[in-house]
Amino acid sequence: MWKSLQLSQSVRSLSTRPSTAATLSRRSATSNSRLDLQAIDTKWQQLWALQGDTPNSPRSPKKSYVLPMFAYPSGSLHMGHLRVYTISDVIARYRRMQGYQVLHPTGWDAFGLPAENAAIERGIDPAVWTEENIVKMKKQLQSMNTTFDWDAEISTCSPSFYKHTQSIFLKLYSKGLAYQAEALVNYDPVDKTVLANEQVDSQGRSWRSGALVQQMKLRQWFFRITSFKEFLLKDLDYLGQNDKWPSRVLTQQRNWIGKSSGARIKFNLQDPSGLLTPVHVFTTRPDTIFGVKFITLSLSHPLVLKLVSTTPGLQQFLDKRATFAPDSKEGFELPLRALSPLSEVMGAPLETIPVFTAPYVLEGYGDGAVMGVPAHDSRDLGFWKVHRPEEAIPMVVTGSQPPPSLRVHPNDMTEAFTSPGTLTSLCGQFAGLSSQEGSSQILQLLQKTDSASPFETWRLRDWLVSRQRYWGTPIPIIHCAECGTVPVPEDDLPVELPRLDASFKGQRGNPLDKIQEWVNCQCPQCHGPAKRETDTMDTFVDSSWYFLRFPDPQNTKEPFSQQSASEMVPVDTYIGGVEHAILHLLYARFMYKFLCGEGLIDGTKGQAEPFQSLIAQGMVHGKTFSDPDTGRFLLPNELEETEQGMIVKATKKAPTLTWEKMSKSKHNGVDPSVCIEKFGADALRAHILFAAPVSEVLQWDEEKIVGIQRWLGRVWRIVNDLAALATAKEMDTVELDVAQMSEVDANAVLLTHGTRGNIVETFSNNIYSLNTAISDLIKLTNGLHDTGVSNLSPQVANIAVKELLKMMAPITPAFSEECWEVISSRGPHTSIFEETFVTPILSEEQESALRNRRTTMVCAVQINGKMRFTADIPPPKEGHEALSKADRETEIVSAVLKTKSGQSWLTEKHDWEKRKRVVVVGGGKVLNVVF
Ligand code: ANZ
Ligand code: ZN
Repeated sequence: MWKSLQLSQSVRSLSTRPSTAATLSRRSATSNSRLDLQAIDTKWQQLWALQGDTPNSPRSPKKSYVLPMFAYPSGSLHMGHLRVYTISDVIARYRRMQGYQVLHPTGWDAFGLPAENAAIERGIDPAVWTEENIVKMKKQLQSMNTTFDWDAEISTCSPSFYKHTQSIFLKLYSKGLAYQAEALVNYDPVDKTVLANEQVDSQGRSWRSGALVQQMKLRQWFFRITSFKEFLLKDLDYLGQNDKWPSRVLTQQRNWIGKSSGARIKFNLQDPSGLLTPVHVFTTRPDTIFGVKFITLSLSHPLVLKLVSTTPGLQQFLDKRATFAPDSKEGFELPLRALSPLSEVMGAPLETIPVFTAPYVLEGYGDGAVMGVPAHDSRDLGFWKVHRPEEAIPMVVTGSQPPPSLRVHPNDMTEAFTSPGTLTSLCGQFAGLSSQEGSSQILQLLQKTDSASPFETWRLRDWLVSRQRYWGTPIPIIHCAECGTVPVPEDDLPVELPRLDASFKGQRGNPLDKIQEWVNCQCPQCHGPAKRETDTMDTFVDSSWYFLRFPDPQNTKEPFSQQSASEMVPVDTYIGGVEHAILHLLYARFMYKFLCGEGLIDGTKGQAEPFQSLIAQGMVHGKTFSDPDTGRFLLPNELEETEQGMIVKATKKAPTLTWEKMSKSKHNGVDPSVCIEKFGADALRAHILFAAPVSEVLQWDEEKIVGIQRWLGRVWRIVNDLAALATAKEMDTVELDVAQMSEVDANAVLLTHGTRGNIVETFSNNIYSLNTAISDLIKLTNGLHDTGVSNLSPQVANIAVKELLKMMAPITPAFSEECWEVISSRGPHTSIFEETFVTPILSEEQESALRNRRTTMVCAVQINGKMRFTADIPPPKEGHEALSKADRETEIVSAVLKTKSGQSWLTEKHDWEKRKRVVVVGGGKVLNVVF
């Protein structure tokens, strides 16, 4: 509740410094005072802070959980943060004004590499580094005029949080869903450390030591996410209903899970001595089997590993693996030949084909082996062109226009024909069948000799959660020589990270391995000497469940209570960048489904999905200047503003301007704090929303903030004009008398009412077009400004201005509070956020009564494509009086011609008789004239 009449008054009388609350209130009480947005921010931030928790509707039965993705505490907010938090704050404030009990928390995704690197490089404790960054960033967040439930703030690196991350790990472990297995990792042989993929450069070298990275098998911890694959896939359909999630995110999730149906086909591989070894390949296209020209095995295929000792050059080839690009066409021909199963079943002549090992075949997918069909698969074609540039390629499937010849020279084939089609004459008895029918008949035939079976494969792998790093949640496992792997008992949680002191400066590898007093421990089962697991968890584990903690952040016993979970979760609206479209969301969905399955959360709510609606915001791009000759990105001080525009100082040439992702190397970053200081938080918030639809790229262009400032300035004048109308304030409770209303009043009421309808629709159902909400509000402001509040009846002026402020409040909270105070300065002080959006200004009957008695409407007249003037014209008659379309258009044109501006523009400045085209748009809202 807003509990602070006395509090806010005391703040006012307390502060005496210039531009703080006291001065401000006094100043704003006089009309036409200068608008100082920064001072308004300061004043209201102080008041809000004093007032404690955010103004929630008291115990409303309607709940809404609005959550922005939490931030990594790097030390400063970037523009992407500003965008995401503005959107979530607008939604949270609006829902509160709609009477919801809103939870709008945030916290810190606080584990991760940068803190650890800072520790090792500079000898700073990562915990201290992180805490300092959090303090800075929290201040920045507050300076954005946001309203967060700070009581619920969490940080994933605090033991009170990661205790529960560990208990969830143990729950997974006890169900066999957390397990250890060997996996390939990037190993730096100089630093003797495991590297994350991001730490290996494009040459396959370690970012730090420069050594060639080796792929090594190490025991790693996994979560068995694949056990949930069917649900994770199927429930995407639920998220697709009513656009709960954006379709592009759903597609990315689907592709990542990647279910494909096809067949496993057996090929016999023959070595020089004639010995046959069967190998299976997975294919989605059995219909192309007549076009197979080679077999390729992955670099770690068991057969390849077996051949290493007897095949000269193979080991050297495999050693280069870290240097191969993802689309590499490298390959090594093995001393083997493959026999197609077709020859067996069809008694065809025994033709053998070459066998390779190549990096383009993925290790863990299907059987780690492919049948190469150069005509119909792009990767196979690329590979073939390099390794058999002269050998003809058979076309076994064609579209409606078959090529002149079915055997094509590699040089003549620019692209593989990858779509399904009709099997060609090269396919024997199957010629003429469709791909689908061909696939199924070929499969049936091969099944007779056990050479193939229908097969389904999934791209999704189990989730590798262990990291050989210090700054993460310790995995709560103890290794005992007697008992094996022993979980840490619940009562001993958290397993706390030991503190890192300055002696770790410059150290290599995982610091945890070296802290003997931490590693050595007692086995919980046999009490003998044992060692702690020194791997920590991937930070994606922390973020896979953090949203369950906010409703119950002080719970020391459990991660969250069942009651808190059933009251607040699932999250109603989750907002974040599209860069998290895949992994974070997938892991959170998995974790939530697991916890539902354990009965800790009510899985019957919302299809056991954690985020009932997802708003994926676009990126923020910065204005980027580069040298037109060299393409080098330019620093601000290498540029100069001249009358002819921007030039490069050194060459006097115009720089190339592009919009790109903000980054240090492109010198195009913008510091949110500097912007807030310069323009005020509210102007910035409105600008961010106005500059682009939520899902699209926002091109950060400060010059455009002027438009927003002008808008707020206009609102400020209207508000002060209203405050000067002494009688306006007493009119709140009197009902509108539609029948007696003057024309200007009627127009103002209808405009306000219409805007309100649009705004409510956007805020409630269409957050993606928040940009249009701002333009609607600007239009309403301009309408009221042009009419002049003093030309309205005090009652209508009061209603219109108050409605405008209420609609603005979620977007420009401090500014709207200040305006609200100005117009209610003689009444008791109340917050604008105590107002609701519940009842519209006009009932339906009132609205139609007003519309019908309106005697004019406004028509915007465009001449040769340019808006020139507006004219008052008669509104359309309704019911039996309605004119035909043609008559109505004649009426509109003649009304426009009769106005003063009409005469001046259409008969004096132009010759009406020479008009080329006249078009009426929107029933008379616009008239287009072309001369
Ligand atoms: C022959 C073929 C012919 C294929 C053709 C495609 C087109 P999706 O749909 O993504 O599941 N493949 C199988 N295992 C692979 C592996 N371990 N690494 C790389 N590629 C592999 O892809 C299935 C297709 O990917 C399979 O179908 C196989 O190539 C290839 F005209 O087999 B196909
Ligand atoms: Zn033991």
